[in-house]
Parts: sequence; structure tokens; C-alpha cells
Amino acid sequence: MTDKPTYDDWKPLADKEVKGRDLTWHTPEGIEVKPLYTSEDTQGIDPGVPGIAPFTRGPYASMYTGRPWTIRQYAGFSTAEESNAFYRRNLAAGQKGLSVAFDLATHRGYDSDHPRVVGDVGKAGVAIDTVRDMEILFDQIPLDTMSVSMTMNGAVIPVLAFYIVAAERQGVSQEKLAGTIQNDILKEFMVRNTYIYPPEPSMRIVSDIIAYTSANMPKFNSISISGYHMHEAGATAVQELAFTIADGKEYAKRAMEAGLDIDAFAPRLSFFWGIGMNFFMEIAKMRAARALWHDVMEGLGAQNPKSKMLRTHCQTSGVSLQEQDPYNNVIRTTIEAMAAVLGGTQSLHTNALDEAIALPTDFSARIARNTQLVIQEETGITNVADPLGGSYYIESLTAALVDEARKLLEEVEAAGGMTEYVASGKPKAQIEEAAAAKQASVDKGNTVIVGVNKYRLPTEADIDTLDIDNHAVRESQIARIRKVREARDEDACQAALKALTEAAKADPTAARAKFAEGRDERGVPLRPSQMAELQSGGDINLLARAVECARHNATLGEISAAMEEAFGRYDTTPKPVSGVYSSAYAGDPYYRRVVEGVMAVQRRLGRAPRLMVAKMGQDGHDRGANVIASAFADMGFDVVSGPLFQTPEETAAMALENDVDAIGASSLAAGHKTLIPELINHLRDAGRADIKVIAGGVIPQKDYDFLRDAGVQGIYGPGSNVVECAADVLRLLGHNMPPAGEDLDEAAE
Ligand code: MLC
Ligand code: 5AD
Repeated sequence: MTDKPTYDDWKPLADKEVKGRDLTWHTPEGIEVKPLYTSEDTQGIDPGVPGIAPFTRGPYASMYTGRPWTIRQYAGFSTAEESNAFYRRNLAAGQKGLSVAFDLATHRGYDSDHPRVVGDVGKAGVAIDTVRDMEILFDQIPLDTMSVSMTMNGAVIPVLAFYIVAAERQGVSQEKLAGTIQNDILKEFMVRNTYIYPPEPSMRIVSDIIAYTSANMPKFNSISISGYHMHEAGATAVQELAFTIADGKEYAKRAMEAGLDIDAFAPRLSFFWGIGMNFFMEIAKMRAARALWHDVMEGLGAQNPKSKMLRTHCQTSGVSLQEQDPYNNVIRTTIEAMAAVLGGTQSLHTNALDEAIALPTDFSARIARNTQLVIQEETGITNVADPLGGSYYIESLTAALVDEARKLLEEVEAAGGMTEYVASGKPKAQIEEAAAAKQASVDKGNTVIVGVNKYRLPTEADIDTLDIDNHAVRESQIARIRKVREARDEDACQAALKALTEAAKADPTAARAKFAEGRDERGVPLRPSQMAELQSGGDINLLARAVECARHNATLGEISAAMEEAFGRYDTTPKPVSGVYSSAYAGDPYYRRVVEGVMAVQRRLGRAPRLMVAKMGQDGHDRGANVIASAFADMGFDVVSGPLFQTPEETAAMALENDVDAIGASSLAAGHKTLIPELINHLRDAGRADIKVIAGGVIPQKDYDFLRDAGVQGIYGPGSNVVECAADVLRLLGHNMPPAGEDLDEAAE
């Protein structure tokens, strides 16, 4: 031994203790984590200090010692009145910022009275149809002092316009508004699926908003570039990092192409990460992100340090939370919140313990909020900036993530940037592959989830959950829309909508060219006010025109339709990945039994058993549906993947056309009680009650009887094993499958 013991001195001791077992951990990111890190691992790594480039240790110098992160709980449900009351209760109890969750009808640009959204109104968020709703949502909440985040991407133009006009009606001018609009459309095409228009016009919307806010709303963050949804869809930390940073670069490039000065808008670009259970990885991810963003912005020529400083919101992971033994979720959320804080977040949402079942109740929201209050006010964690800086493990993991993410960033660059890469479908497929691999690992028990695939309770206790009567919300929204329409100046409203359509049809490049020249046709230098207008796309800026529509009380559906007239609506069909399940389960006896069962049914039917995986309503959460589709296809089923956003009638028609044996309806946005019974009725009306309907996703136990009475033959909540689910489907199709446990015992004999 030398004076100072090293890894090489330690290794034989450890080997002896574990009898030579390999202790290397191969993470899903492809990073090899050693069982010990020492000073040798951080040689040549100097993370610097917080507040100074490259900001690895945090964007602000004093970090939480100066000001703690913002406790910003994402919430919204039912009507504007109910959500407003919920916000005010939460603010009184210690929450610091607001974050609005809109319902899926709003996200997808439909008014509450539209026939496609019957199951969605007020369910996964608050229903907003007009400025009047927005005024009620912020009643008695002063918009000149409260920072408000709005998660909106598809219908981002009407929602931001409503917000600006609601503030105006409160007497608050737009330059005072502090907050954030998500406005991150690229990740919608990859994972979140609440887009409305095709990619190109959607990208114009993003840059029109960046232009408008940088000219008129200096305190407003024009975008929240989000990795969260990739994380939730199953992405590894490297994928989340690389694709999100690449998205950010793409938006910055587009805004620059539109003639904006990078330092005029980049300080108001913000980020959003999902924080899961891989504790140290998540901390390192946030640090790596800041270093990567700094380099990207420097590469684009940013001068202002604020342009290169990544500020972020974080949300603990919804997908890590379980329906089984749900109080364990409080523990998981606490650990994830700690990772977000130790990673240096600026703003944080902590999920409620009933996440896997329903939207938060007052009780579960209180525990979620208190999780942050306890960390902030009881632990002393806020007293030191970046307390983990210099940890051998954290620093080398940060460096490894930077290296791995750079490789993926280069791949994106080689493909011509993120718009092209997204269009190629590659990032979506990579994320789906990672998701399927993760699900297979959980199903096999290699990844442990306490209370789900290990230490499962013999009986589960009931917990109280929130239920929303979407029919009642819809009725009251329809009444309010009618009132607003009756009171408005119809001609002025229609004229404003027409002007919006014209702006959508026009090409913004001419105005921008004039801006770039800085002179009018006669060569006279433009005044600053003229420059500001041209900079935001001239008078054809979509947000500017939508603000006019909102002032004349146009509805969200009307404003969206006015742009749809020029842009069209975008549709896609899912393409499930293949082979991940079959390779993860190679040699597994029960998996083999299921595959043999599928073949037996195939012999009987003269073709493979056919399962349609259906997504009805405006719920775009498709991770579960994609995992089911790939796993069932791997097991030999003929899988028909229905497109997103079908009505029950369309699903029934597609099922008949494809002569399927069973339909698996995936529901994650609480539409199940409306949409699935409707589907079954349509099948019955068509004389095909023989088609088996099963349901999966976020479905509270208390709804199971309701669904069974409606004719649903199998219900699979979060934590269900996909192979056992396939065995059930075989049983429904008349095949005699033994239960999983029994078969494995036989195999062991
Ligand atoms: C901060 N400040 C400090 C300081 N820390 N000043 C002195 N010393 C310190 N240590 C100052 C900042 O400069 C700033 O002022 C002000 O305090 C606020 O700090 P911030 O760091 O900007 O925090 P915040 O206002 O909360 O903004 C955080 C953010 C923002 C930049 C990340 O974009 C944000 O709030 N995002 C939230 C996004 C969100 O909630 N999304 C929900 C998604 S849910 P100034 O004047 O410089 O601004 C979802 C789910 C789904 O998406 O549906 O799918
Ligand atoms: N209220 C509170 N939390 C919500 N989430 C989604 N909708 C709401 C809502 N209306 C949370 C869940 C979900 C994530 C996207 O945001 O945690 O996983």
C-alpha cells in the first residue's frame, strides 16, 4: 500500500468481501457505475462555483441560501371557480407560485361543447373556453405579483391571449406579467401528443410567441423546454438530456432565423425535468444539463451570461408512483424532491400520493406540498449552495452524462437538427424501446418496486379519491359559452378571427426582412416602436392577432379553428417497436407458455388472435398503449394500433373493419367512465358484443364495478404484469391458461 490508499488498494478487499462478485452497475443509460469513486475519478474535473459559467453548480450564486426554490404545484380540475378556490386554499397554506393544468379539450383546441370531447371536459385539468373563464380562474389572485406557469402547447395562442386579456381586465398590463408558458411543441410530437397543427406551422407559433413576449413581456418565460414528458414516457437520463437540449437549440435557432437577437430572448428560455427514483443520476442530470446548455448557447453566439444560464422547473415522476400500497408514494416523492433540490431546481412540483389513481384531493395535495415545506424549512438543506459539489461520484457521473448526451446531440446535429430528427421518428422509437425494456425489467422483477413486484400486500386498503362529474362541468361550460357569445359584438369578433386566419396564411418573412434592414421603403430609419412590432413578426404575429380576438371574446375553439383553416390539423398513427419483450423474456417458462397459448388460439382461429389497442378521447398519454402493443405483438398477437384521439364510435368501426377479437382501451386521463361504456354500446349495436373489451391505465378501484357492469371483461391498473395480462386475454378467448405462479412451480419441479 502507498501512503494514500487508492481504488486499486480497495478493490481486492471488496472482492474478498463479496467473493469476487461483479459489483459494477450497468445503468439503463449504458453508463457503468463502479461500486466506489475516489479522487482519481475527478482528476481534471473542476465544476467551478454556482452563478458563474458554465453554471454546473447552479444558475444563481447564492442559490437557496438567498432564496429557496418556488413551491409550484401543478393543478387544475373541473370549472374555473373550483380550480380558483383550490389555488387560493393552497397559496394560503404555503404554496408560492401557480401552475395551471388545463383539461384535454382545451389542450387540443376544442370548446367544451365540441362532440369529440364529451369524456374530457374538466377531467384532467380545468376547462377554459373564453377570457371569462380565465378571469374567474385568477379571481382575487393579483397577476402583477403572482408568477403563473401554464402548461399549454397545442392551444398555446388562445390560452396566452386569454391570460394577457384577463390580466388587462384585472388592471395589470402585460409587461408586469411574470410566469411561464410551456410552448414546447417538439416534445409533443415525440411523447406528449397534445399538438394541433403540423410541425412547421407549430414551429412558427413557437417563434411568434418568443418574439411577442420578448418585445412585450420582459418578465415572462416564453417557453419551458421539457424533458419531463420524455422521462415519463420511459426515456433514459441521456435521452432526456440530449433531446431536450437539442429541442432548446432548435427553438433558439428558429427565433434567430426570424431575426431576433439571441440575447434578447435567450434569458427567458427555461427548462423542465422529470425527476425519478435513480437518485444520484437525477442530480447529475440536472448539473450536466446546465453545462451542456451553456456550451450550446455559447456556440450560437450568446454574449449575455443570462442567456447561457439554464434555469429549470422540476416535477417528481408520476410514472414512478404506484396504485398498490399508495402511501409508499409519499416516500418516493420525498426522495425525488430531494434529488431535484440537490440538483439545484428553481421551481418544483411534488406529486400527490394518489397520482396513480386520480387527481389530488385536498388531503393528498397537502401532503405533497408539505413534502417541500419540510425540506425547505426543517432540514437545513437550503443553507449551502450545491452541497454535493465535489462528490467524487456526483462529479464523475455528471461528466459521464455530459459525454453520453454529447454523442446523442451529435447524432441529432448530423440529422439536420431536432425538427428533422423528430420527423424521422427516431427519438420516439428510442424512447419507446427504453420504456419497453424498463417495463420488461419490472415485470421480471429485476427492477424492484416495493408493494408491486415485491412485498405486495395481501389486501389493499381503500383511499379516498377525487371524482369529477364531467357531464355537469360540460353543461355549465356550455351555458357560459352561450352567455359570452350573446353579450359580445359579433361583427367585431368575426373580423378579429378573420384577421387571425389571414395572419396564419401570410408569410412572416417579409416583415422580418424589413426589421433586419431597420429602414422603411424610403430608407428612413424605423422608430423603436416600429422595430418592436416588426421584430415580433410585424402585425401578422399570431399572438398579437389572437389577443385582439380574445378582447372581442372569441372562444378558444374559434381561435384554434381560425388558425386551423390555414394550417390544418395533424394526425399520426403509432408504430410500436418490436423485439424488446421477446429478448428480455428469452428462456422464461411462463412467457413461453403464453406464446404457445397464442399459437394454439391461432390454430383454432386459422389466424393469429387480434387485439386492437385503442386510445379514445383527447388523452394522448400513449406510453402504456405502446408498451402493450409491442409486448402483445412480440408474444404473437396480431396487434392493431388505433390512432390517438378516436371517438368511441370510430374505435368500434375500426375494430369491426379489422375483425378484432379483443380491444384494449388505454385510459390515463379519467375519460374511462364515459368512453368505454360508449364503445361497448357501439359494438353491441353493431351485433358484435362478442368482441372482448378490456381496460388499462389510471382507473380507480372504485370504478371497477361500474366498468364491469358496463361489460368490461378485464381491468389492468398501473403495476400490472403485461405477460399475465396476455394470459388473461387468452383465457377470454377460450384458451385454458394456467396461472403464472402455478406454472413456474411446475417448471421448477
Ligand atoms: C432566484 N432569484 C434570486 C435567487 N434565486 N435572486 C437572488 N438570489 C437568489 N438566490 C430571483 C430570480 O432572478 C427571479 O427574478 C426570481 O427570483 C424568481 O426566481 P426564478 O429562479 O426565476 O424562479 P421562478 O420565478 O419560480 O421561475 C422558475 C422558472 C420558470 C424559470 C423555471 O420558468 C418556472 O416557474 N417554470 C415552471 C414551469 C411549470 O410549472 N411547469 C409545469 C409543468 S407540468 P427575475 O426577475 O430574474 O425573474 C406538466 C405536466 C403535464 O407539464 O401536463 O404534462
Ligand atoms: N392536477 C395535478 N396534477 C396533475 N398532473 C397531471 N394533471 C394534473 C392535475 N390536473 C400531474 C401528474 C402527471 C403529471 C403530468 O402531472 O403527476 O403525471
